[in-house]
Amino acid sequence: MKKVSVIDSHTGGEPTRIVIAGGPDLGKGSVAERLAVFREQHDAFRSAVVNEPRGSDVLVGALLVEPADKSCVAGVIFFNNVGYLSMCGHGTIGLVVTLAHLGRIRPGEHRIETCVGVVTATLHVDGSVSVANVPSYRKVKSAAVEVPGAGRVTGDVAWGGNWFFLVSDHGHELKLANVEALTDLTWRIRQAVNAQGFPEVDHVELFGPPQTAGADSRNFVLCPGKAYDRSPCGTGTSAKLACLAADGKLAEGETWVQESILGSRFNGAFRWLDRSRGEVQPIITGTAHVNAESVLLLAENDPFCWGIR
Ligand code: PYC
Repeated sequence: MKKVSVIDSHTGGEPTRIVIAGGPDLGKGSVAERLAVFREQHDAFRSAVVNEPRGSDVLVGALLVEPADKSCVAGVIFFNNVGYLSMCGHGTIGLVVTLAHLGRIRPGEHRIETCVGVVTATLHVDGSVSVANVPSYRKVKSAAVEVPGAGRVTGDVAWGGNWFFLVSDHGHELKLANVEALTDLTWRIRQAVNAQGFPEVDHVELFGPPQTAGADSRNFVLCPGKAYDRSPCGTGTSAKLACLAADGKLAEGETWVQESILGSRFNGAFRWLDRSRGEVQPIITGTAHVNAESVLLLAENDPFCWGIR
């Protein structure tokens, strides 16, 4: 029987399960190179960790790996119920809080190697975490797609560590009671966006007015495996910041308070990296809480050892 040690946390309600021991040997190389080995040779392990019966569609997994860049405190590969995430903002905040829980880091700046580059996370003395994310930008402004049952929907295509289609004009109230309808709508939007010129987009983000004092906006984010993000989505907020910067709607260094469908919050800000290319570095601040330390048991005679896929 194989034993896998994990630590669970949540960031604004969105769970992260971090594998700290017992993961597959992915050889040497950068985190991006190890991701290729993970995907090709150990995909069943991904499913075993996050899918039912040990996990659920909502769970985001993270495999700790040795960083190739020795200035980094850790390397990490994020994954979910259907595959792999290039970057994950809520997961990085969860990772930093988990490393602090393990006594491996103290407040201060820590570099983390991801599949799409190094991010710098600052653990503050109050326990909150700021993540200086990978360069983010808007690829297309106001792309129009025909969505069956919803008509013409217009949104921006932007990169914030993952690819997003960001929609403000959708006519739906962003509240928990509407989650089923929002999931159905965003799933149809995603299929239309993929079919109509943007196959890379795997997250859809709806925006609406905030419901709590001091916030700038509320969002609903559909993740690649059809679960919705309980947090405001770190990479989604990064994509939003890139769009706000490109439109001149938020100044460098100004704070944008992004509220999730649950009402949990991230503070976002950006600094310009290259104005001519619309490239910004987003900084996302949030909090996470460790809520379980456990050992997963993988027994070959268990018919659902590798998860329900
Ligand atoms: O926080 O970046 C994020 C994220 C992506 C998918 C779920 N959460």
